[in-house]
Amino acid sequence: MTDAQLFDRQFKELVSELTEDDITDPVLTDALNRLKEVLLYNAPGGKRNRGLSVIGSLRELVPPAKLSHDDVQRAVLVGWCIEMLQAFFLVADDIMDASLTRRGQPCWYKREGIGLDAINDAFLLEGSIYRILRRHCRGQPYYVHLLELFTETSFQTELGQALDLMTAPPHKVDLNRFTMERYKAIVKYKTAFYSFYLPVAAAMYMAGIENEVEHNNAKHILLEMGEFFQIQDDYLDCYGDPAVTGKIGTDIQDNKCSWLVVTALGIMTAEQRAELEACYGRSDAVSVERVKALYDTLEMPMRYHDYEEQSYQRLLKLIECHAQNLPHAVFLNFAKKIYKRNK
Ligand code: DMA
Ligand code: MG
Ligand code: MG
Ligand code: MG
Repeated sequence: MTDAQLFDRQFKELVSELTEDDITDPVLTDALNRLKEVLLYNAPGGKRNRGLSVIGSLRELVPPAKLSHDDVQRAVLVGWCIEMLQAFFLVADDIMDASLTRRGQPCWYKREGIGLDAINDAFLLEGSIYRILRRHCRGQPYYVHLLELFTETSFQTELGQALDLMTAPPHKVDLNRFTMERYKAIVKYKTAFYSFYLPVAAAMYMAGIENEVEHNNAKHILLEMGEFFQIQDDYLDCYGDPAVTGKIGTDIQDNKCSWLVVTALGIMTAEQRAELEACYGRSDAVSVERVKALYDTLEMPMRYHDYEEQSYQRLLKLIECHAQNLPHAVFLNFAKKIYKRNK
C-alpha cells in the first residue's frame, strides 16, 4: 500500500475516534454528529501535500528497519492533524475573504443553514487536533515538542492573517500600502510556517531531531518555499481555472495585498496607477475586469513564469547550502510537488 492510500484509509477511523470513542457522554450526541459532518465536509478533498509530507519526510529521516508500523501510523495521524489545522484556517479564511467555493464545492459557511455557525465549527476542527495528538502521541518523547509546534504555528498563522486582513481594509484602497516588504511579511506568517515548516519540523521531532541549528536550517529553506507557494496561490487566484483549483478568486474584490498587485505597481505608469486606484478592491464585475485587463497589459503571466523559474533555481541552491545534515530529498520531494502546479 502506498502512503497516500494509507493516509486516505486512516481518515474514517480518525473520524470515528473523534466522534464515537473519545467522548461518550450521551447528551453530546448531537454535537458529536455535527463535528462528524464538519470533519467529513472540510478535512478531505484537498491535495493533502502538507499531511502526506509528515510520513514522507519521516521516511527520509529514519531508515526503514527502524520505522515500526506504529511509527508510520502516528506519522499519518500527525499528517491528518495538519490537514485539520488547514481545514480550521480555511473555514474561517473563507468567511473573512467572502469566498464562494473551496475544493470544488460551496464554502462551508455558504451551505444552507450554516452561516456564521461555521465559526464554532472552525474551533471544533482546531480542538480535534489536540484530541488526536493526545490519544496517539501522549506517551512519545516528542509529545511536548509537537504540542508546542502546533500552538506556535497556529499563532504565527493567526498573526499572518491579521496582517493580511488589515492590509486589505474593505473599500479603502490605498495602493501605497502594497509594498513587497509588507507582502513578504504577510505570506511568511499566514502560509509558510504552517504549510512548509510545520510538516517537516513535526517529522524531525518524531525522528528525534531536536537540535535548534538543524531546525533553523530546515526553516530557512521551507519558508522560502512557502513564500513561493503563496505567490503561486496569488497568481492562480486571478489566472487559475476554478474547475482545476476548486476555488473562485476574490483577491481583487477583497483589496488584497497580492503578489500580482505588488509586482504590477512596481512597473506601471502613473496613468495605469490611476486606473488601478479607480477599480481595485471593488466587487462589481466591470471593475474586476478592468484590473485583469491591466494585469494582461503588463504581461503578468509572463512575469510570473519568469519568477517561477528563477525561484526554483534559487531554491535548489538554498538546499545545497542549508540542508547540510538533512537529506536533500526531504526538501526536493516537497519542491517537486509544488513547482509548476496549477491547483
Ligand atoms: C491563505 O490565504 C491563508 C490561510 C491561513 C488559509 P488565502 O486567503 O490566499 O487562501 P485561499 O486562496 O485558499 O483562500
Ligand atoms: Mg482566502
Ligand atoms: Mg485569506
Ligand atoms: Mg489565495
